[in-house]
Amino acid sequence: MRPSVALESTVIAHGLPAPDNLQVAQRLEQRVQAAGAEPRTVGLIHGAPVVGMSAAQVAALATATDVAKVSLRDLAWVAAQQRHGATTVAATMWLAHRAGIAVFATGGIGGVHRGSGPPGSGSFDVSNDLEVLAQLPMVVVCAGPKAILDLPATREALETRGVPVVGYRTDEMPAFYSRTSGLPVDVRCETPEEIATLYRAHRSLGLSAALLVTNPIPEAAAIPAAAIAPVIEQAHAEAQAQGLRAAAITPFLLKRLGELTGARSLRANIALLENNARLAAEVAVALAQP
Ligand code: PSU
Ligand code: MN
Repeated sequence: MRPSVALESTVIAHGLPAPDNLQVAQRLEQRVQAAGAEPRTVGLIHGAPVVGMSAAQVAALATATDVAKVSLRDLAWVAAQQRHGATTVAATMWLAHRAGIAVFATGGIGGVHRGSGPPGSGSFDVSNDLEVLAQLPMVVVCAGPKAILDLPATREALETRGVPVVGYRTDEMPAFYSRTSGLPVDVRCETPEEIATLYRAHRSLGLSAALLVTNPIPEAAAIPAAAIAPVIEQAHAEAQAQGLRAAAITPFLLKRLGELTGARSLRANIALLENNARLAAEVAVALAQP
């Protein structure tokens, strides 16, 4: 079997504006292919889970207006109601793992939201992504947790769940738009082959968590943390003023960041997605070597 790379679809349907979203989805598949692996974009079409959507199916998720955002808790009802669904990191991992795929590329993982207090405080918002990263032994390539999150808490939560954080050519966990966060990675790897060796060791020990590979955004597209921080503050204030909760928060914040930065954040998001698709494909190819 040719090495495969799973790609998520929430970023297509809910994370990026049309018409860029469809172009990006197609370009991510091309990046994977160019690096020698098979792209498998994951989503639900009329309720049927598809691991490796056709061009027409990807286009349907990018353009339909009634696409559900599907995390694990949503898989069953979207399937039962035969709806179209775009899968988050969590649900993409679930479906890809069941299909026997080991490597997955995304933009930024979900994590602990800012202002999220302990259970009972009235503001508990921790992404399902973290729970699934703890459960399924895949290689997940991202550019760090999304910058809109509480990064120190997210870093801590990954440690609690036994998810090794790998820095690709970096000692610091990248922070999505920015290449640095001030937070450490657990181990640094210089090559896709080194990541493959690490993953083999992880698997042979019977560990059940994912290996989270954090790949810093390309220098040319990066936005310094200091430049993006006030914009994130403002978007958060607006989300709070509108009373947004739970699953609606991430798409709203990403959309407002795009509007407030004059598309700079959109360009950054696209650059890091492509960068991750390529690295994931290289890791999949390395894993396929005997
Ligand atoms: N990163 C992006 N764009 C996105 C997401 C991540 O650049 O749209 C999506 C991913 O699908 C991730 C989801 O799994 O946001 C997390 O949402 P929540 O915080 O509601 O779990
Ligand atoms: Mn969330």
